Amino acid sequence: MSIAYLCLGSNAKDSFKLIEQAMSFLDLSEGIKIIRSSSLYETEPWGVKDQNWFLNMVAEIKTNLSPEDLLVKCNQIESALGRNREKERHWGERPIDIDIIFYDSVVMNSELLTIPHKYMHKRAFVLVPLLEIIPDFNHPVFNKTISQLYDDLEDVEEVFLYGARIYD
Ligand code: PH2
Ligand code: MG
Ligand code: MG
Repeated sequence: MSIAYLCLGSNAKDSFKLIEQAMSFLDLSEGIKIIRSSSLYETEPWGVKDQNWFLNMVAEIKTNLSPEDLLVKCNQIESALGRNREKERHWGERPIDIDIIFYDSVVMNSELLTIPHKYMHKRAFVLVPLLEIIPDFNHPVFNKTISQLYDDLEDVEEVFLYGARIYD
């Protein structure tokens, strides 16, 4: 069994419902069990500014899926919730996004998948929810904890607490 951290995000009108649905789909998936989640945060768009604010959260899961199979599962759930990658702009609006941030302390970089997530250390919308649950987790590439990465952030987009944890 491995422990992985996923970041969920949505900036559709019904973002809360979409994130709740994505969490249920994840929990019902074979080979995935949700352990706990962060609170929900309302976050300023990072990367592409002219779009609605997002809701974001992080989930800790236990899984016996490989990183590649976990990615396939996340992509299937995104599609089931109406995501169409061909229609969206890079870093633009999306009904649901499920990104693998960490998978144990695995470091990998394939055409399909980079773990830890390539931009997580630059994103307050990922670091703030992670701070809540794993402040001392060590980033295996930078050899810094989540707290240290948060302190190192340069451009900090706004992140506000929006709601309580969906899973506890
Ligand atoms: N996702 C992106 C690009 N920008 N900004 C926020 N605040 N939250 C996101 O989840 C997000 C983003 C690409 O996946
Ligand atoms: Mg993604
Ligand atoms: Mg993403």
